[in-house]
Amino acid sequence: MQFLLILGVLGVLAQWYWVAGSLNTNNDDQVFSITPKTQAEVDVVKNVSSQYETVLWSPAAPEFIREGAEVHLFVPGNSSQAVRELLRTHGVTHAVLLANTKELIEMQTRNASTDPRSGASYYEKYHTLEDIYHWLNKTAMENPDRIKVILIGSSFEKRPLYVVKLSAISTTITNKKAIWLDCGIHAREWIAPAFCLWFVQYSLSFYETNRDIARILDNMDVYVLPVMNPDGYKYTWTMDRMWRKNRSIREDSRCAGVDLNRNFDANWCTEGASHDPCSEIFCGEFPESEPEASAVASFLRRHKETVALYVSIHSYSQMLLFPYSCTRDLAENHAELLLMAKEAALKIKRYYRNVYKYGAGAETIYLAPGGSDDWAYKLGIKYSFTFELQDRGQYGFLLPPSEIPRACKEALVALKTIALRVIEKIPPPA
Ligand code: 0X9
Ligand code: ZN
Repeated sequence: MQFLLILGVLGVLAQWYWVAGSLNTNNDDQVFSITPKTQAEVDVVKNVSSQYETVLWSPAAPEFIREGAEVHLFVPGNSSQAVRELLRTHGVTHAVLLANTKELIEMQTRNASTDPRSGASYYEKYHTLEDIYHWLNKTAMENPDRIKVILIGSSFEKRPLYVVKLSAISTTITNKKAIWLDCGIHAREWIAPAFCLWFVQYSLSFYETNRDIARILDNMDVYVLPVMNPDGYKYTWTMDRMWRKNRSIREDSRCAGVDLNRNFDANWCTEGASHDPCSEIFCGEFPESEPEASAVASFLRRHKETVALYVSIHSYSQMLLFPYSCTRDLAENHAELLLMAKEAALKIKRYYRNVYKYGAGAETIYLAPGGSDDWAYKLGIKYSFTFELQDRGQYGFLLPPSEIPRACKEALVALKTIALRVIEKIPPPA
């Protein structure tokens, strides 16, 4: 009995140690900025990022590292010396982008219950998955005439995938089009779910007073999936803040997770994705092999006549992207999409003095097949975008909560601008 008790205590301690340790709450963890100047330097950085216990923040995988392009590399304290040494031996210079990751993670995970003095609103904080499910329930109960919650499937670990359907109160309209908005495909991009919550709250609060949001909701319903990758998101709160993929496991590999944004059927697993389960851009076993991607794809297939605008929210790098990312070919309505993205970027610049790049994914960021935006486009949703929210690397995924409002306002103005343009192009509801 005593033995069992000791074993139990040890188990709890081990779990605590694991959580504290692997959440990267180490004081010595840093993020390096490295700009390789030659192909030889590119190879060194690729080597460092794949051989040492580091996490690539940007670009998403070593394959995308190029001469002259800045690399952001998370380096845990215990690999720091070896990484520095190797870079120095090969004459590769680096700057420390972030030296206080522990503090930043603490800032991000501090919430109302642990920090009662904070004056910030619910929407100016990051929330755990459980909190978000609770919010969803509460918001739906408080707004029964404007919100419907739809269960579209479940994750690999059997967590529900809930979509919020936002509508204007009037119900006589029959042929209303819709917007699809998903957040949090990638687990560590916490600003994304924060935006989905912000958007729902904004729409509910300002329908009566804001002309743009009224025009949008009068013409279109909005389907919002606040956390597309709940298992991954949960994992970033409990185990590894830097996790990107979902949490599916396979018998034939020690590595977990599929990159959900490489799992859609759009030139699936061609250049820019990987068949290696240990890669950050692992495409999975076959298109839609993952329940999260399959749930979204099935829902959109069922609603493809109504969904006129698809938007997926990611971070970081401040970009407004549109198809294609899976090929260098231009989309059939490239000019139209470019104009919409340009107008949205200009509005962000005018209102918030912040620069967002815009363009087709393949040329603006990198070739990346199997993405949800390209797949939605190929399904027939001709207005399809991926927004990469703040910032451009100052904090990266560890964007402090104090920056949430501005990041969300920027995304909101971009979304409103594009949605209003789409409304001009579609037949009005009858
Ligand atoms: O690589 C991605 O999936 C996205 N960038 S991120 O840094 N958030 O991972 C870009 C997605 C662009 N669209 C497609 N690749 N389809
Ligand atoms: Zn992403």
